[in-house]
Amino acid sequence: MKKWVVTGVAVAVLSAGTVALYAGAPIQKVTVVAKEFTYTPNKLTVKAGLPVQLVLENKGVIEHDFVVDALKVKTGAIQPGKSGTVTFTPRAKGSFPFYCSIPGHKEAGMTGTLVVQ
Ligand SMILES: [Cu+2]
Repeated sequence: MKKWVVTGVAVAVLSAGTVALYAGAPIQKVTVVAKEFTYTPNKLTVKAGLPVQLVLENKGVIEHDFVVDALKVKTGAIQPGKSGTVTFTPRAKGSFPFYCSIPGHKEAGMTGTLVVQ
């Protein structure tokens, strides 16, 4: 009987947390892994008008970043083994190229496409 009550409280707390988390606009969470010299995935699809929380995980051995010029999105340089987060809200639909702005990386293949639907 006592066990049952405790479980009920835990569920209630979890539910309250979920409600609070999604009370505002839902956040679209996207994780991208950067390495020499690729992004995985290199094609991202998000919805227009909703905030995007993009996490860049650098699993390479040198620093990388993530830039979308058209949307003024920039993580800043992320050190190897670290991750960085950038939050933005894409307003217009379309396909936007992203790339790594560390010199030479874009040319080496660190590019991709962000599709906003
Ligand atoms: Cu890079």
